[in-house]
Amino acid sequence: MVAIIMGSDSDLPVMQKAADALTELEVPFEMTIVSAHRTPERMFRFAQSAHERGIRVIIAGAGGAAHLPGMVAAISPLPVIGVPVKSSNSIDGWDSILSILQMPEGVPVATVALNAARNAGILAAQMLATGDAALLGRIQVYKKRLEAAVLEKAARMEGDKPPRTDS
Ligand code: RP5
Repeated sequence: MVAIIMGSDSDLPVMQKAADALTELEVPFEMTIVSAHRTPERMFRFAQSAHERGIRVIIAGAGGAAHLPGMVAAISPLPVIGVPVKSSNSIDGWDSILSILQMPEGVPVATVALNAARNAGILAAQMLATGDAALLGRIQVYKKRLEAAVLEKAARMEGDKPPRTDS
């Protein structure tokens, strides 16, 4: 249902986090390397046919001159979530962020924060959940767990405070 693609195997340590989020939310996905610069024809074929294979959302990660998400969005009718990767050829990450974020009107890429592949996985699941009540329920449970984790940390922090002396 989701395709996770990345420009290089060197992006995998970051992009694996998208796969982990989808696994936790029980969303089927495929994952592979598609390089806009090194395998342009493969990129074209992938983007032209992904929707015909049952893919409904594409997560695309790339670093440096990160053209993969935007080019896939130019070709495919599917929603594309872009993950800017701070790669070895990236100056400081801004190059990847701006390459993916600053798309022209008419060709959106939903860009997450630098290296934020986990958020890309969650966002893809949320898109699919708009038409899937069971998945929507799993996302609600996930959000409740996030809330419980923060409340537990808050309680621990408050418990660690020295007693107030001003009253
Ligand atoms: C980008 O160049 C890739 O997405 C990767 O982030 C970066 C470096 O690729 P390698 O030289 O490590 O293959 O196209």
